[in-house]
Formats: sequence, structure tokens, C-alpha cells
Amino acid sequence: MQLEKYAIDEHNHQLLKNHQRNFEHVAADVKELDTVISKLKAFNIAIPSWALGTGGTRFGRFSGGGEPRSLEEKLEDVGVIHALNRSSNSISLHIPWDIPDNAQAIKALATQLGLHFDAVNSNTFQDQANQKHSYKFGSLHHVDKEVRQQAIQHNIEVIKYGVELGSKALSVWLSDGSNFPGQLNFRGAFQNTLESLQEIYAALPNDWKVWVEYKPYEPNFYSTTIGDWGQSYLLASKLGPKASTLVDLGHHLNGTNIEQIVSILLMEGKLAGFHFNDSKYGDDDLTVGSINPYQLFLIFNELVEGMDVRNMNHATDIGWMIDASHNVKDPIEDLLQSVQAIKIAYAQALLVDKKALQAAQQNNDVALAQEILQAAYRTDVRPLIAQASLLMGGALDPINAYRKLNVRDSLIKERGVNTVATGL
Ligand code: RM4
Ligand code: MN
Ligand code: MN
Repeated sequence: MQLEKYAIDEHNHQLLKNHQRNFEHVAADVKELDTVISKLKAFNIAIPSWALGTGGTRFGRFSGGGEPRSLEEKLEDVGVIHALNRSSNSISLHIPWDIPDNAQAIKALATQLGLHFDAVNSNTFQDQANQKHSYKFGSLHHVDKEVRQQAIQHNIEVIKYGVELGSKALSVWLSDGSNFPGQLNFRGAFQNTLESLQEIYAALPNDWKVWVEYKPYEPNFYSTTIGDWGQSYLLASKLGPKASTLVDLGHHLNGTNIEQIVSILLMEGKLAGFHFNDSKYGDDDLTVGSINPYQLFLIFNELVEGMDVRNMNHATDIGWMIDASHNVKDPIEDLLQSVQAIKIAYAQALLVDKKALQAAQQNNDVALAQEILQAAYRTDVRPLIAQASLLMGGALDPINAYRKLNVRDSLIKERGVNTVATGL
């Protein structure tokens, strides 16, 4: 299904008066208001194809109604999200969950919906039905060269699908690791991974990048071969300029200072991008900003400052993606909330008085530095985001509009109650 623009406009109309009052109130205190609004207008976050269905846990999966049954329907769902928030103009595909049978037709549908294809993700953490060798003991790090070759070939195939669709990056996440001490030779596993990635790297088209994701544990519980940003950074450095580190917010042990990691990777030109989500304990893949919005703001504060120092384009020089998977919410509502949370953190970071903060840092004025950061964090920037959305033809309040326009009911009517999207 596709949302009609007039329906969104009509819904906006009812909220407009209130919006204008709120907007004027916050805008009065924003220096360089036009710049802030135009940055918000340009900002987009990719939607992961695997988040459009209800996620499962290892205990079960409770599918919701009207889930997308095909790649086409996944694109349509992202089209709905983008029509509402005007900030989700791309989709990140996972192969083989989302193999495009007819790349030209899929590309045409995406263009019609105003979408393009973000990074493509390979999958060597599951065995596929027709596969010769098993990944039970790993893929790119495997002790057996034949298994490594199979995983390398899969990644090269994923690049080929991506090229057909106009993607520009391959995102690699490996579950490779060990469950028990003694199971692995760490150096051997690292070297095998490096050599495998080198073969994949060699297959990248000129204008492509490879993003190396890390994760401390799960599904392996003793060691993960790319377990932290240091190991990912080391691989990316050895691979070359097309390789960099992808930060998934849920892939850190509790208490890790993620904003500091982000700052250093950015300084070194090795920050590929993000998989946004939130977590309380581990890789919980909860809605972005639902648990720790302050951390998200602190990350964006480092991003804005670090990107400005390097003269980077906020909207396009880093890969912004969501990686979440839910079992209780309507996936579209969840994604709308995630995008909104990211834009809130970004807008707040844009409001930080950088000069004043720098001066406070130079003077070791710790209390003032905190005041400056929190003044931005405690600003209700939602009217700024609503204004940017309105100017782009989106909804003032995307979730509210989604509900009022009964989108899920229409999807259920069209697709049925018992649908299961591919994914986890
Ligand atoms: C992993 C990791 C990857 C994602 C898979 C589905 O934990 O976050 O990025 O592709 O889950
Ligand atoms: Mn991820
Ligand atoms: Mn994850």
C-alpha cells in the first residue's frame, strides 16, 4: 500500500495551530535556525529489511498481522515510513533473506517510492538449505579453508546483488567465535578472518566500502573473533582505505563509553557508520532512545563535533542505519519511534554551544561544561523536527498519523493476519 500525500496533509492541518505555537517557542532560542532546520531536512536513516516483521527470540516468535510477505512489500513498508517522516529514504537488505529476483523491477519500485538501497548485509551466521559446508564452527575464521571459501564466495555474491541495486557498501557481521576456552587459537582465527576479508575486499568495486561490525558475545559466549572496536579497527586498518568499523550500539558490554569509541574512530577516519538500537543488558535490539536517550545524545554530540572538524557532510558521509528486531510492537511504529529518537538526539547535538563548551574545557570548568551539554539535551526539540518534516511534505506527528490513517488495518486487509516476514 502507498500513503496518499493529501491524507497526511489533512492530518497535519488539524495539528498545525498547536505546532506553530510550539515551534515559535523553541525557535526563538535557536541560533542559526535555518541551518539547523536544513540539516534536519537532509538527515535520513536507513531502515533494515529485517525489522519490518515482528522479531523473534530464541523462545518463540509472535507474528503480527499484515507483515510484508516479499521484498516488494518490505519496500512498500519503508515507503510508508518515509512518506510519514521524510527521513527514511533507504533500505538495508540482508542476503539471503531478501534476494531480489528481479533487480530492475525492485529498483524501479524503490525509485517510485523515493527510496534507494543502503549497505547490503551478508549472512554467514546461519546455514542455508542448499549449502555444502556448515558454519557451526564459524565462517571467515574457520579452520577449514573450504568453509572459508564458501563464506567468501557468499560475500562476493552479496556484493553482486548490491551492485545491481545501486548499493555502495557491504556490511559484514560474523558470529564467528568460541564457546569454550581452548576451542580456538585466537591468532589463527584472526589471521584466517583477515585473509578471508582480504579476498572479499579485493572483489569490491572501486566506489564500494566494506564495513566491519563487532560484537562482544552471542551467539558465542567465550570469545568472538571480531569482539570489539579494537579488533575491527585492526582488521579495517590492515585491509585498507575502503574498510572501516561499524558501531552497533547494542554490541558493547554494560557501561562501555561508546561516545569515546565513536570520537576516536571518527578522528582516524575509520568510522563507517551505525546500527542504531537501544539496550539494557546486551544486544537487546530495543527501540532507539527507549532506554538511554542521554547516551544517544552524547554520541551525537561527538559525531557533530568530530564531523565538523573533518568538514564532513552530516547526512551522507556516515552510514546511518537502524538495526532492531522487536517482538511486541508494531514494527512500523517501532521504526518511526527509532527514527524520531535519532533525529531528536541529532537536533539536540546541533544545539550544543560548541564555542562555550570548548572554552569551559580549556578552563577546566567542569560544572559549566555539564551545564552546556545538558542545556541542549533538555531542550524539547520535537517542534524543530516536526517543522523539518512538514517542510519536506511529511507528517507533523508520524506515529499519530500512522494510527489515525489506520495503516496497519489496511495492511492486514491486503496481506492477511497470518503473515511472517523473513528475518530473525
Ligand atoms: C547481529 C548484528 C547484525 C545483524 C544481525 C541480524 O546481532 O547486529 O548487524 O545483521 O544481528
Ligand atoms: Mn548490527
Ligand atoms: Mn546485533
